[in-house]
Parts: sequence; structure tokens; C-alpha cells
Amino acid sequence: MTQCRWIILIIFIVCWASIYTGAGADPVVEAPNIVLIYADDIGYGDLAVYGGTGARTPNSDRLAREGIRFTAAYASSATCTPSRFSMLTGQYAFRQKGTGVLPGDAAMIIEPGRRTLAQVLKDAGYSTGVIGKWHLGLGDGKSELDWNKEINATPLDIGFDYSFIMAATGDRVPTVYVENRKVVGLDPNDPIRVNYNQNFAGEPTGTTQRASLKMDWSHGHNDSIVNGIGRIGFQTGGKSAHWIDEEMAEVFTGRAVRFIEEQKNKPFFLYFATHDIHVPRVPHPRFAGRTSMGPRGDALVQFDWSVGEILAALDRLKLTGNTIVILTSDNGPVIDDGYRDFAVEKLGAHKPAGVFRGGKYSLFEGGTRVPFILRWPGRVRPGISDSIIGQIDLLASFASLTGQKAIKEQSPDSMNILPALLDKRRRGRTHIIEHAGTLAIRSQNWKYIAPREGPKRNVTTNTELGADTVDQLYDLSKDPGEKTNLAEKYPEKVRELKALLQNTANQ
Ligand code: NG6
Ligand code: CA
Repeated sequence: MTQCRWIILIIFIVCWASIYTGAGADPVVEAPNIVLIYADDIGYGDLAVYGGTGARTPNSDRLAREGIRFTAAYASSATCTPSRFSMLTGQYAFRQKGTGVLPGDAAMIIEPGRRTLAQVLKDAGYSTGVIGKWHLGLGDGKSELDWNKEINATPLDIGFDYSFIMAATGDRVPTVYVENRKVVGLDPNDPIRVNYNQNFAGEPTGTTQRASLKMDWSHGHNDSIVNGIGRIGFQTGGKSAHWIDEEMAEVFTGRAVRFIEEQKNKPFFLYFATHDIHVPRVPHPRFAGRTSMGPRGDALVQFDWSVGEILAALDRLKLTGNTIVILTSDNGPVIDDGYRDFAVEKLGAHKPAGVFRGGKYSLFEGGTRVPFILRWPGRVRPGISDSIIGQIDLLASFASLTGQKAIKEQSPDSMNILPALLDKRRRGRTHIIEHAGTLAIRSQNWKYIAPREGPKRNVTTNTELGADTVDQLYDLSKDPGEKTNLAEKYPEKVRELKALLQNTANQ
């Protein structure tokens, strides 16, 4: 009887220990600082270290030299909002309604209290900060958001200790910075108001005052004018708070460096989401003309400058050895995304998506295959990895690293791929879903795109969307450019991947 009790007790302890550590996970708990540099619209082939020829990016190249450069890393979606939603929550965005590209006055789409990547790290004792582009909505949505008052649902409610953000995008109103719960620099005598349906009386627009614009628009972007640039959405007032596009990289980078300086004595997680190289591309004059590609190339150089400032701050504060730095992007590249900035005319031989087809908005690899570099000096041996990894996996992987548990119901799609993130010889995923309106799946070397109706190209950006009314199957090992549809040749493979996609999507 007593012996039986002992056996039960031992079984209980073993079970408890394996659940607690996460079976198969690395049980060693560590707390390196984590800096996640999240670029906007930088394509797989844009950085020099990924084969880009149009702009020098020495700081990103340095990071790659000192870390692992991944060649099969994926953003979850081919646009910003769903990619960021997935990365922060660990849940594919297609599982939650209302996670498409958001207007600037949208309510926050991650409900307060949800256990995000930031919350996981906060629970592990990290100081957590987000600086840069947000685009996941603000306010609880119960009443119309008043930008002149404290905002009741912000990054502070989903795990961030500090937040300095733009609400949506550089091309959407409100064109102001929001620090924690308040718009920065607002004059109470000049309240700011935002409306996405109609203009405010007497306010000029990109249509009525088109000749006055310092950068013309090619599609959309013809509502309110701020700093000589037409935006999406209408805005009035709040003049003292308006950002100056040319200074934005400096402002965000400066805040990021300050955050690092202030947190240097405790573990910190910094989500540094640059505006570069999203439209409107209006880099500081000192970057203007640095490439022959016009503002898109110059914005790349400016992005790389920001990376350099972060790396220099870590060096200066002697934090380099104890800090994981990740550089990646929210979706693939786009050339003309709505402003006449000559990106198409001046592209030259530069290939923003590298060998891949499509770009932002696309189900082809160019939409979601993104640069991804991870550096952790001393711990991670530099090199190149072709393991499949997803940004969506950061949550479970960093939970494992820091001795936290991911909540399966809240983060069902995040996998612990920590071994593959830290070692170029280890494998991460066998398959991953790609999302751009509808779904595709990459499994080993194969790519299957589910059929759908609709245009093959985005008419405004001229991107190939990957849409077709028939099944598409590509062998990425031989045909990374997705040129030869093998669906008819390998019907078995199509059936297998279709089932895998459906099962994963419906689970
Ligand atoms: C599109 C905008 C584009 C960009 C995109 C979101 C037009 C015509 N196009 O609707 O310029 O803002 O939304 O980009 O308005 S993202 O990177 O934030 O997803
Ligand atoms: Ca984007």
C-alpha cells in the first residue's frame, strides 16, 4: 500500500515537472534583453545582405554577419495589421474577424488583458516597451475615441509598460504621436478631431488643393493634407501635435535608444516598429538622394541608420552580449503604394522581393517571406538557416526561453521553435500558413495556394496577388519564383496539402 502511494507520488511529480517545464522544451530559464526591430514593407530582397543592390545597408549586414540570417522566415500575413496581430497574440489573424488593415480611428483589436508576447515577457520580469508603428487600434470601442482625452485601451493594457506610437500608419490620420494614453504636444485650445467618413468644414484636401502638395498621390491618399502630404482620413485641429514626416525616424529611434538606456539594469523587451519604409516615404533631407532609387531607396538607408543607432546604443551600454536582436518585416515589398515618389521609375535592377514572386498583398512568397535576422553574441553561432520559422512563433519560443507558459487557447498557432531560432542546424516548423485575404500553405518544399475568385493583380499597386480559380502547387526548392504550377502533375500532393491547410485552419 505504502509502496503504491510512493509510485503514485513519483508519477505525479514527473508529470508536474514535465508540464511545468513544457515537455521537450529547453528547461533552462534565461533573461537576455530582447530587441525586436520590426520594419514596415521591407521585402525579402531589399537589404544588401539578402541580395539587394539598390541601397547600402551596412548595419543590417553587420547584424547578419554576427547572427543567423534566416531564408525561410514568414510574416503571418501580407499586410500590416494581421501580421502584427498574429505576432503579438500567437493566433493567426484569419481566426479573428476585423483584423484586416485598420483605419486610424479603429478600436483596439487585441482585447485588454490578453496574454500577448509583451505580457508573457512582462510576467517573466521584463520591462516592456513599444515604440513606432502600432496599427492595431486604440480605445475600447464602447464610445467614439476622443483624442484629446486619456485613451482607455492602449498597448499598456496588453502587456507593455511603455508605449510611444503612431496610431495606425504614416499615411493615415491622426498624424500625431501617442505616448502611453495621451497624444503628445496637444494644445488644449486647438483640439484634434478625426473622421474617416467626411471632411471637416473648410479643411483642404488632396483633391481640392492637389497642386499645393509636396508629394502627389497616385491612388487614395487624397483626404486631409498634413505637412504638404495628402492622407487617408480627415482631421482637423491639433496643429501643435502634428508630426513632421522628415523627423519621424529620428523621433522613434531616439525614444528607442532612451528606452534602452533607462532599462539597462533589468531585462527589457523593446518592440521597435519603424515607420520606414512604408508610404509616405519622406526621409530626412540628409538621406534624400543617398540612393538612385528615390525616396523608397533613401528610406531603406534611413531604416538602416535606425538599426545602426540601436546597435551602437547596445555597444555603448555594454549590453550587446546579453541582448537578442531580431530584425524582420511585417510583409513583403510594394513599389507604388499610393504616392508619386518615383519608386517604379527608379527601381532599376533592384529586386525588392528577391527571387520571389508577388509582394505586399500577395499569396505568392513575396507577400510573406521576409528578412529575419537573429543575433545573440556568445550564445548563437552566426550563419545561415533555411529552417521554416514564423514570426507567430516568437511568443511560444520566448515563453520557453524565459520559463513562462503560453496559453494554448489564446495563442493556438504559436510554436516553440526556440532551438531553431538559436541554432542554424536545428529545424523549426514543417509547415506554416500564409495569408492574404485567402490562405496558402508552405509545407517542407511545397507550396499550395487555395483557389479563389477575383483579380490576379492589385490594380493600384500592380502586385501579382497569387489568386487563381484553380489549385496552385509549386516546388519551392526548384521553383522559388512560383512559375510552374504542378497541381495537375501531382494531384496526390494537392490533396495532402489541401487537407493539411483545412485541418490547420479549422483546428
Ligand atoms: C492601403 C493603402 C496603402 C497602405 C496599406 C496599408 C490606399 C490606396 N492604399 O489601403 O497605401 O496604407 O493600405 O499598409 O489607400 S500596411 O503596411 O499598413 O498594411
Ligand atoms: Ca506593412
